[in-house]
Amino acid sequence: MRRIRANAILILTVAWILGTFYYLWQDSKPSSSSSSSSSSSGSQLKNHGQKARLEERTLPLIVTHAPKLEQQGQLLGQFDEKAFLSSKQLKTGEDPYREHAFNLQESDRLGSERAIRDTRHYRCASMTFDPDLPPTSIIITFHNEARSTLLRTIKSVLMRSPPHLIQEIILVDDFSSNPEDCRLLSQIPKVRCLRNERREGLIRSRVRGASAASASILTFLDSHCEVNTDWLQPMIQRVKEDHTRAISPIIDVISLDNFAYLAASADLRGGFDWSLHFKWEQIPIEQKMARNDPTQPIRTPVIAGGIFVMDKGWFNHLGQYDTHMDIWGGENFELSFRVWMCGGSLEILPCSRVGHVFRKRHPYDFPEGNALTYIKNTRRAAEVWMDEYKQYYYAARPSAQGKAFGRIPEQEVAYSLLKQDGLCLESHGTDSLGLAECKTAPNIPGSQKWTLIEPQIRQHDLCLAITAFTAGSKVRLEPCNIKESRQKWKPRGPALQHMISGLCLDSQPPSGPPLVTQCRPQVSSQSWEPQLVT
Ligand code: UD2
Ligand code: MN
Repeated sequence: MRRIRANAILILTVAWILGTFYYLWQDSKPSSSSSSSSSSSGSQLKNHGQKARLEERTLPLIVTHAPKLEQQGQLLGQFDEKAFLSSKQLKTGEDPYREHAFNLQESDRLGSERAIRDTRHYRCASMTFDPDLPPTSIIITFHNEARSTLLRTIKSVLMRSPPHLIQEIILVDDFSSNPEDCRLLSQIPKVRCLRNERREGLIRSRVRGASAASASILTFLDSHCEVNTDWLQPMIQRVKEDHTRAISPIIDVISLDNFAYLAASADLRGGFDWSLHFKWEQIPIEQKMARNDPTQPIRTPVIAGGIFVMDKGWFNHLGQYDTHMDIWGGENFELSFRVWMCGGSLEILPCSRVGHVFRKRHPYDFPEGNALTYIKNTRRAAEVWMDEYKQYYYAARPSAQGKAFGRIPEQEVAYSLLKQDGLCLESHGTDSLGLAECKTAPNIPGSQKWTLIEPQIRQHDLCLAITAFTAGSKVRLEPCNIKESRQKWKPRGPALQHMISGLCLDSQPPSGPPLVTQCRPQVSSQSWEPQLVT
């Protein structure tokens, strides 16, 4: 009886040891039918040791999105991934950060696909979407992107999106040194590549990609991203419901050092300072308190710029991007301003997550210099869209004054003559104003053209201002400043009344310059009749 029990224990022990060995062997062997990519992700698991593997086992959601091996062929078609990735390897001793400002060695070692943690709030997993969501064209522009990061971006899209929602992936190669990247990647089904004949910068490249898109929804991505579980459906759903929305995901962080995929905070929105420098800001506390559903969109003043979904018709309606902006920077404000000012909205969707490698420096050159290019682009955004608020931009970035920013379309402003008894208010320099014979179109001089944008009475960038708050004070022109109370006027019947002092613009005495005097109804020297001129 004792022997039988001892034998049983021995057999069980041996079985347990054999079982453990078999399990470990299974775990570390490269799959016999594997393609190059899965064997490289196999080696990645080994290199990352026990911790990474455990994490992957405890998060089943993530592995479900790796395609079965037999699907690999369909996913990549004729494309030879192994040859693509192995042709340009880092040489020993070479600085892995030099070329791309991230650790290329780590990126290459990861392989083209890997499991990543589903970083969404758990309630996102139970969201439902319309079964008839429209497909999208994915637009990825790149300039000398590392092959491993670019391919991972493309493959993550193909692997983690419902196939029927991906109409095509349009790559725009912004004149990278090696034209082969573009040619080879076009062998992947659904991928098209357009190569610029000269360096255009990301703004014109995106416009080129968007114009070539055949789907009614556009999705923009940087060339070093990894999209996460169900990233696409929530964004398309929001645009389908209202085509004037521009939707961004939460942008998770892919470490530039070890390529770890890290969840970003869900309490942030886009912001900027007056120098037009983008920054993430906390959602205001009252909004945060009011959020009882973590799956709800977060309204944002501006988007970070690289990753968003937008209706193509709406993008075109807004005039796309400002194509006179070069290389990098500023286009995210400009597009956001367009969206808001034309009655649309911008949102960040917490249930959509996309990882991005944030870098500390630009790995590429700026033909006109980094600083000058950023000033040019942001100055254009300020000049075109910010009206008198542009003065805060110049105050925050004094070096922008006088720097070239190219031509901008003449703004459509309504000009008026300010008529009194057949004469017109006219300026002769800033300190001298008076009444003069009204000129007629097309010979109306700028000195008789006024724009009445309450509360200001403007001539170009100069504003009509009182010199003191007492009756009898002179008026003159000075640089417009929206905060300056001496420049604030409002119409009062036919008169123009200074808001704070309550005094009215008066042409008496006719020989001298206009003054402000106590308002008196129906006095002809206080009656100003605006007459629109074109
Ligand atoms: C952020 C945006 C980026 C863009 C930029 C402001 C995210 C995640 N990224 O900077 O998309 O809005 O702010 O302009 O929100 N590229 C070209 N041609 C060039 C230069 C860059 O095609 O001449 C490509 C580049 O390969 C990359 C993309 O444009 O795919 C964005 O460039 P980045 O990654 O250097 O910009 P990033 O993420 O610092
Ligand atoms: Mn980027």
